[in-house]
Amino acid sequence: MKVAILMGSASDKEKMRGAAKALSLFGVPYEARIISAHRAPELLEREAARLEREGVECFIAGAGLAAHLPGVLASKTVVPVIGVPLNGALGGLDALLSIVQMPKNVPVATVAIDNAFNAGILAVQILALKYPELRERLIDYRTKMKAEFEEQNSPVDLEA
Ligand code: RP5
Repeated sequence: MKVAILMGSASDKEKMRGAAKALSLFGVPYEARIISAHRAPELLEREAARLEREGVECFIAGAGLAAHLPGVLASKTVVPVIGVPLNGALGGLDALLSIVQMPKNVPVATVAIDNAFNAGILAVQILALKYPELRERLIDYRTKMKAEFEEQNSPVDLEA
């Protein structure tokens, strides 16, 4: 397992599927778990240590509301943590600010609200520094994305 996808509640599952989808596109193995920084802090501590022992190379952590999961996780590991703010209230701005405003020395790489897919892509980019085959797949993916976008680029009738 190379990536761990953690989320604060079972109610986050749907929104975190995007991370798994992105990792699967690139054939990156992952393990997903529900772990709450507030409701089960000791479990978070144990699981972070276990995953690190087992060689996890990147964490993705999604949470809504007070959203402390990514930050607390980052305090317990030197493996990169990507935080996904989830919209549980206030359009997700509460979670975004909670996740992105980490103090000096304990960063969390934060993606946009509800954008777990981008967290998966960023995890692949981090792993690609070590695995050349992932770099190749990322380049192919970008090339395909560009070609598809250019294909769609036709004149638009704004009066229709
Ligand atoms: C956060 O509180 C979770 O990440 C979730 O987004 C939110 C609500 O959790 P539940 O009350 O639905 O379990 O910790």
